[in-house]
Amino acid sequence: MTLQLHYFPTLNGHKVTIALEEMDLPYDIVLVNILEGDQHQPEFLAINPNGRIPAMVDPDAEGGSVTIFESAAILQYLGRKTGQFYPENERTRAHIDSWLFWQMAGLGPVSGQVNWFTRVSRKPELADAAGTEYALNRFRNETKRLFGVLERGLEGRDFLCGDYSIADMCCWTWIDKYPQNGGGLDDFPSVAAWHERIAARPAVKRALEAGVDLLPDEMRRKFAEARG
Ligand SMILES: N[C@@H](CCC(=O)N[C@@H](CS)C(=O)NCC(=O)O)C(=O)O
Repeated sequence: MTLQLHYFPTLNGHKVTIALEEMDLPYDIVLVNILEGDQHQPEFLAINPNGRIPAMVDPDAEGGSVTIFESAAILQYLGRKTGQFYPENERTRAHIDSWLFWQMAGLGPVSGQVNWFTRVSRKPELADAAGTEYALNRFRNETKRLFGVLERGLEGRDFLCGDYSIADMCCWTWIDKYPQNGGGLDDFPSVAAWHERIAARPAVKRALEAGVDLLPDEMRRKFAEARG
């Protein structure tokens, strides 16, 4: 049976569609419409108790069906399953894991807060909420610092850990959206070049379109506009 990806087309969801497309693995998408609360439904919580996409079920795993949640855990699983983009060599793997944890614990949560406070502060009823401006500045500054970390990691390199790997897939989707948070890549030339290099990959282009056809009409139109 095919892999089942429980998914909505977002930054964390795209990490996994990129991996699946790059690895040329067949998969079925089960749309979890997080804008309409599907992530809180008991049938999804049975798959991911954390109530967040993405989650994956591999019905054909050795010893029986396996369920995985947390995007980087899914990337590692797929890398181990296929032997692609996650070399067995311990030195490289330790390097890849470092960037995966960095993205999951740092870049993702921190720049996610920039997004949140940008949207919250745009709502008139919340615009003056105490702390919003302070929080936005704090998370924006930390996001910029993290971009500097990525810049150092990419200086003089095409990819984060030698060849293109799941570390690049994990970090890339969050860079892709950053300009929409009010920043840009002018101060980060190595990140900008790496961003373009990955954006040009056919598998990445396919991955960003995955599941869009399953969205309700109005939502699909908004997604198309947002991608430009
Ligand atoms: N650390 C998790 C984060 C997952 C996450 O935050 N997913 C978002 C979409 S990108 C979500 O499901 N949000 C729904 C909600 O906040 O209720 C991962 O990397 O898988």
